[in-house]
Amino acid sequence: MMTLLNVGRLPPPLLARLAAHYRLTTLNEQPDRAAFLAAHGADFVGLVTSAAVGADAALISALPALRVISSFGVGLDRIDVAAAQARGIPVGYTPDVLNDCVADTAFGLLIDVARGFSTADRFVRRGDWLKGAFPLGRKVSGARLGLVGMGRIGRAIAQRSTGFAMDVRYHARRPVADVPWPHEPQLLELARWAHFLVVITAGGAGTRHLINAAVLDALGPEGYLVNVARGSVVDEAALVLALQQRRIAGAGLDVFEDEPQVPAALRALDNVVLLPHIASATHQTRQAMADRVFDNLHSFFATGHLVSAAP
Ligand code: 8YV
Repeated sequence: MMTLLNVGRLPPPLLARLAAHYRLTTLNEQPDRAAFLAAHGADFVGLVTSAAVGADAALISALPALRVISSFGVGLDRIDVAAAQARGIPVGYTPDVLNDCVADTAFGLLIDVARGFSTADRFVRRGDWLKGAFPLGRKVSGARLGLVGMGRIGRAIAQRSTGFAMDVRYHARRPVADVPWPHEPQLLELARWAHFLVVITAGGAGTRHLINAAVLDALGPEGYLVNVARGSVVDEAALVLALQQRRIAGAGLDVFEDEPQVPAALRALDNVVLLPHIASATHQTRQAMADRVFDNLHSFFATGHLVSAAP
């Protein structure tokens, strides 16, 4: 039986399935993680993790017999893929299967913040409807949608927007081949043009605080920000200020810089919709992600190849 070390936050049915096929150890169950790794690190050929936990260079080097990593999630920003690949260790992840749910969530947040559904729900519950009408919202259909990022999920969001007759443009470092939507090389120009700026780019050092005060000011007092990527892509302190000062109209956020910490200043605002990082969190999609984590390992040990390998 192959030996697996689990460091991630994984659905219990996936853990049970892994435990039925492999000799599975969960690092968090060890009283002293460092001592356990020093004594037993060389025992493991597979590492299982999740996007939020990842695997840094120190963990990878503590596992000298490691042959494969399988991660639950599409984000690779917390995995030192370069350190793994330098040792010839492929990294499996779960792209594609979550595109639809993340794109659905982006649209849910967009419509919610524009029309004020979550705020309106609180308004009704408080009994405020008895005192007067709810303020008007911003029309979504026909509006201008700026996408920051045009990967698999960006495309799924853009495709949905056609049903809302929206005008779509995107910013990415390079134009993406085979997409019908215009590329905008300047992020500031995209923000100036857009009514809704939706962030769906990879996290990590390369995109840290890409959405800064200047971008938010370009989006302007009639513009809305939606983030379903990583909290690190948005300068959260600058966003809080822009929202407080009404320099942008509102924001819909599924991700934050220091999850699960959401700044009190953000929680106090009514022009934001706040979700606890649930974009992929449906029974169907989480099952498909769990299956891919398992299938990546199964395929690697059977054929030497992953179903979905990180580039
Ligand atoms: C999950 C995600 O919440 O796939 C990702 O990168 O951020 C989400 O789908 C995450 O994988 C759970 O760790």
